[in-house]
Amino acid sequence: MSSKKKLNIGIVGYGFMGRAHTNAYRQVSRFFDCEYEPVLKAACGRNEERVKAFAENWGYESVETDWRKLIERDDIDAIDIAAPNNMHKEIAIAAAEAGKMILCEKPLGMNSAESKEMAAAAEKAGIKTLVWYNYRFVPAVTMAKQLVDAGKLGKIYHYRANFLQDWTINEDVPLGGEALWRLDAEASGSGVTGDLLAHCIDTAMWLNGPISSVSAMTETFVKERTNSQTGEKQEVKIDDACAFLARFENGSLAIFESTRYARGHKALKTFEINGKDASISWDLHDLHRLAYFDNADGDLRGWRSIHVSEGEHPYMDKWWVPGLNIGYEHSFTHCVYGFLKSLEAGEPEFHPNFSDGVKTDVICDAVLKSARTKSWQEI
Ligand code: SOE
Repeated sequence: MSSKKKLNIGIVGYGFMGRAHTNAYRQVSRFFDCEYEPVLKAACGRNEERVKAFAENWGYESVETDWRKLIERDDIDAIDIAAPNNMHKEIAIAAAEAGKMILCEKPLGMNSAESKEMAAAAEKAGIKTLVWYNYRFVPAVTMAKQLVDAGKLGKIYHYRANFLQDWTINEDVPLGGEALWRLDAEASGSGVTGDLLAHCIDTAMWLNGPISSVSAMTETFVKERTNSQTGEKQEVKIDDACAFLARFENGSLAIFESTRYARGHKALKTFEINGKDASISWDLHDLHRLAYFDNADGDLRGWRSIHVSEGEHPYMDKWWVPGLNIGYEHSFTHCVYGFLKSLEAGEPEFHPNFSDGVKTDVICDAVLKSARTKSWQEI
């Protein structure tokens, strides 16, 4: 048994995100040096058979079928919320009141009013929080942040971001239930805005500072779908697609687009930043590469494609040998590593935390309001 300090995790939810978070907990202390080690104490889900199978597969010590019981347990230090969006608030507030740390899947709330309540409860309880905006922790994205912070780009003029998918084009895709709750506004709060643009907004504000105004349009292309639970036809109330213009406080202009109707694109998250001196560009389908153009390169200037896989690149000295790629799941491991290090250092806050989650949800709300009212929204 290792002599590390234990961080006992109780997770609510065993779907895609339950697996992604758990994989990170399992990997982090094996690859990174941390004083703390996550311990998979308990997994919680409503379906006993499913949650038992999940717990057994991933190595959780016990199961619960009621999240309230999980929160009451003295042997749990941190609650991981990997349940649908409409459960985040209630679980988070109860966990905060019980003095547990919280690691919550994005978006933080169904809307910014909910997220603000969650952040207030966490602040009152003085607990440490994390929101799983995992893409910040892709090494090439972290490297982009280092280049921006080092002033390599000079004054920034433009920011461009997309998150494109195509999995809901078929009108027969039902709504509600596992994974498909994302199509049900009652469970998700919104469509691509809260699910996909939230990622783009978090990355954008991390790299380029606060957004000051937005002007958006949204569309729901398929108006009715069959509810997978009831078998009934139901009106679709989420945004299937959303595009918006934005201004940043630093004076730069932005354009964001997200949809689940971009035939051929499965999860194409991108960003490009154009500065006076240099530009950078990145996309999730080629996540280990960072494109960089530096005007100071004289007659050798051109777009470089940096393979972010060497020891001096963020996080990469902890994995394999130079040139060997890592993937999507590692971003979650890096995220929880940052959390554990900040715990170890006794830092009051980790980022992205609940207050960062609120900032993103405020922009999402403004985007949806702008689309509804066909007007610019000041933040
Ligand atoms: C939706 O398809 C989804 O799984 C999001 O919920 C995730 O946050 C995103 O990273 C990938 O796409």
